[in-house]
Amino acid sequence: MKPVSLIQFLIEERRAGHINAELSLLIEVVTRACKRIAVATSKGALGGVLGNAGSDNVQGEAQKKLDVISNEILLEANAWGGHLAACASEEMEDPQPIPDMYPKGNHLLLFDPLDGSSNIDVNISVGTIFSVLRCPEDVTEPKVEDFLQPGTQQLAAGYVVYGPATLLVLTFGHGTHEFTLDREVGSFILSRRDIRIPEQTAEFAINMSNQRHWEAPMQRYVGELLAGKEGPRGKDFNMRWVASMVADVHRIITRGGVFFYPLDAKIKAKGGKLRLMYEANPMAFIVEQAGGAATTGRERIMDLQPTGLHQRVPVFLGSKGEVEVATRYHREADVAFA
Ligand code: FBP
Repeated sequence: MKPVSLIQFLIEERRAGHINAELSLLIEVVTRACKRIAVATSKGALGGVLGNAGSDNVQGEAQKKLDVISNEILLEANAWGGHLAACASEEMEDPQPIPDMYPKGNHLLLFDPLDGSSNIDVNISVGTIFSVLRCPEDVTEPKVEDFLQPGTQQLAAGYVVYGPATLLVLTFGHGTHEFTLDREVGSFILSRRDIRIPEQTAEFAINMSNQRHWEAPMQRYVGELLAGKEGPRGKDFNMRWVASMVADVHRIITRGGVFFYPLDAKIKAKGGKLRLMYEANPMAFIVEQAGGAATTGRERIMDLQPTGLHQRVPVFLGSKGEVEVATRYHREADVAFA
């Protein structure tokens, strides 16, 4: 089979009427920037890019040098690209306008420039997550409220995982597709089209060290998984936790599984750990387009009306069967204790 490059794939999507020229060019700009991030992350200590940057981000988290470098690479590439009205990042409090000297476009871009950055110094896979929205009509200087659109309004979502191979996973709402970076040619090549996540799975991902803080329905659900075939679920379950959402989600996209970052007593006041606009929404779009499901434990993530740029939510995503069971346990508990 003749290899299909990302550029060819984008042209096919345009001919199919799934995307317009501007969105196609925006994805080219974003993925080209991710190739530069792949080079930066692969340098490790030789590039002097490991360790803390000595500054905190808007969430009060210590920034890694590569958080800052990745953020700058994406900002710079998208500033002159001409396809954006503005962008927003995990690393910046407010939306970043496009400098007046550059042409503006009709799209809004949100991104987590380097997800899983707590793993960068120990050479475990990290990634970039992005989401694209339409800029509301007649808005030339987008404000925060222009970004606060439900996940169902996303025009595109994707992530790039910087691991042994550099992989791009992308959706425009017409299936989810994977591309592998051919480092010799410098192009992303289609490696899996129309990915399907198995509905059933025997593999779950959660940070077990938070167990004592979980809500009762989460305790029940995980307790039953751990009880295995002698327990009410009648089968054994295996556990994995990379602590890089991109890597955990990519495993699920590849062989099925279910991922949880539930609400717990420690993070209740914040509403969760993971961010809705540039982690949960894009991953939910990608997973749903691959036949999986994504909820907060109570609601479909992509139906949520956002209230803040850096809003956090609980995340349950992956194989539909297990997301439905865990969500049902939470809804039943809410009814029982209402
Ligand atoms: P950032 O690294 O972008 O802040 O993302 C948060 C994250 O690292 C996710 O990638 C991962 O799923 C989770 O936090 C890990 O949490 P924990 O440290 O509790 O295991």
